[in-house]
Amino acid sequence: MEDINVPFVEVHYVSIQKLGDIPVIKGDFHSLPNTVQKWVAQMVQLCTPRGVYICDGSEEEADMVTHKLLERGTLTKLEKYENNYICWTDPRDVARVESKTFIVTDEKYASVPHSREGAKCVLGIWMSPDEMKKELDDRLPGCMAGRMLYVIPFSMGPIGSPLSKIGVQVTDSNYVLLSMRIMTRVSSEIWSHLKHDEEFVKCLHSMGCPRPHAQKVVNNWPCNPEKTIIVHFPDIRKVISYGSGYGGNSLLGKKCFALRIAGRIAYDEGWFAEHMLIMSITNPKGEEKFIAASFPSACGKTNLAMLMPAMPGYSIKCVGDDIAWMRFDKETGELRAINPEAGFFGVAPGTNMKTNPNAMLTCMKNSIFTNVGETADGGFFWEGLEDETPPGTEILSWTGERYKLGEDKTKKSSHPNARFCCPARQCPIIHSKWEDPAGVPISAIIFGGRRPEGVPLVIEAFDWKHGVFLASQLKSETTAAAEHTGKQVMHDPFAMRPFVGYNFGRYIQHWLDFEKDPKNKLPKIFHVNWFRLDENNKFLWPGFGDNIRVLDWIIRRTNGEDIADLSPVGLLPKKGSINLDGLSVDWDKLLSIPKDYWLSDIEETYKWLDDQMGDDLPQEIREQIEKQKQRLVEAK
Ligand code: TSX
Ligand code: MN
Repeated sequence: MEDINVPFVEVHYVSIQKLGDIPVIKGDFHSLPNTVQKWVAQMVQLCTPRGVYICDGSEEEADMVTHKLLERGTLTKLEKYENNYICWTDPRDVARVESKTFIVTDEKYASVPHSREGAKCVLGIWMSPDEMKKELDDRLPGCMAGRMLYVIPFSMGPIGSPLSKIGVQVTDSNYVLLSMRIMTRVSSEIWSHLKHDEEFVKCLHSMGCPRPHAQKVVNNWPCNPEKTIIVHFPDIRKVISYGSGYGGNSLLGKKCFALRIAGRIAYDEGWFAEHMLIMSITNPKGEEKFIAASFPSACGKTNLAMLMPAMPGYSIKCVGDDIAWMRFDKETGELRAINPEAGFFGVAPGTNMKTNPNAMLTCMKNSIFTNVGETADGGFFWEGLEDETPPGTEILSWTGERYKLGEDKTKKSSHPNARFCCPARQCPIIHSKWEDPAGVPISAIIFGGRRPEGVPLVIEAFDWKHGVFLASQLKSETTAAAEHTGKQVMHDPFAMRPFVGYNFGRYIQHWLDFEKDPKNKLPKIFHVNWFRLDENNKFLWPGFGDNIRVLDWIIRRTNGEDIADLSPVGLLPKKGSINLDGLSVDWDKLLSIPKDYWLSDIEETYKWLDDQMGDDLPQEIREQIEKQKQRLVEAK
């Protein structure tokens, strides 16, 4: 596919460097690698900003931009802490917009599977290059008029690691620049790693709000919700995002690059880019093991990544809370993982000193809070912090309403998808190897969902194929992070439904194919559910710190302990094999496999997978479904 065809612009020397007649106000354009110069010049000519600012990732740079945003009123300093800021968006720009997220390839089925006729594919949206060109031609020319274009060099993963990848984002949003500095490694060091015209992922972002403004800017948050579009070109490793400044729409290193584009690179190169946390568990004997775990939103993935174990003698360290890049070591066969990110961009409401003390401690400085409330004494506030905030505290909500805590229960301080954005290095339990260029060895892969009914606390897959099937049928009760509302159990295979940048059937096949290389030491695969309810809608499992009891069982299984029993749907813990000291838990209810539920669930799942992927659904998954059905039918 052709890149957007804009002629190369000569750089002229007057007193300062210029691209056409647009000045480079900071940085030495000529010191950039040639491929970067060429692409940036094209973007400048296309977007016509008032100036070009080449970022170096320094503190001074961040201070300058922060100042600008404070003056403009986009940011407010939170006086209670060191270098913490609050930001309120236009209320129309508060979440990822899946319906406006596209994958562009010449061939449709490189991007999306052959869904059955009449089924609406929810595994990605494809658009042809020609059609997309029209959409972009309608948006991009002049889209940065009157604004500064920031050139952000960043590394996903430790700078220089063989497992890392480099991106360059150009953006007209200084909020994005500040957030990218937290979430990725932004540094002028990046340029020297691109010396030999190496590949980098091209990320173009614009708020879609050129000056003079055509529309009123709400909350000093320029955006263009009517025209928002997030576009991936996996063939040419490129992302274009227009109209939104929020999270995954605008911090292009995260979902767009580290999952959708990297996922496609991983497919081509034989590794994994997954929506997984990475953590280590050390038992009282001092034995440490690493696990990766994948959950759809609203399951408390960040909470699990930073767990405070409720059993004495255990210790948890965090490597990452959202994304894992993993590959099997050619020599040892071990699965090694890195966290490509440098920060946490977590859902704030519900986070507190009980649910996640380590996240709270991580965001006490150098952090940005988006769409949370502010207390009169310059602190942050969100739903979930009531017990840690004195009643009567005056709160300014994200919509600008003032109220006193506890006086009017209908008042909400924060948007449900409000976020904290904080540097991972500040996490009290960040692992000493979290930036190890070699990654950490993964012993188990866990999938999980929010399943109120039928699904036991933990299931171990029989083998790799069965594990891939377990991941393919992942479902969870829905979330605030996406557009969907209301409680509904939705399919989210591999917790990757919104994040796969190519044909989902091929993605599943890619997973299955790792079994073919006998050198690969395949980790055991598990499914967990912290959210099963009893007949009175009470949680059967205490969750949070007590989840260590399940992790401990999982680790013991990776050591080959004989503590599992066969069931039709996988291996279950033998009664008594999970340490329940001090808990009152109804084991039989928590671990039961209601045959009728599972039989109807597997029919529904099969129909869904077949509708969604048609002939792209791997045969091995169909076989797994048939076998599981058979086991269920034959079970007592
Ligand atoms: O994050 C959660 N985890 C994982 C923690 C490491 N949450 C919060 C989910 C929203 C993001 C949970 N909620 C967990 C959990 O394990 N479990 C539950 C359900 C639950 C909620 C409250 C109680 C118990 C379970 N409270 C009492 O039992 C008193
Ligand atoms: Mn995520």
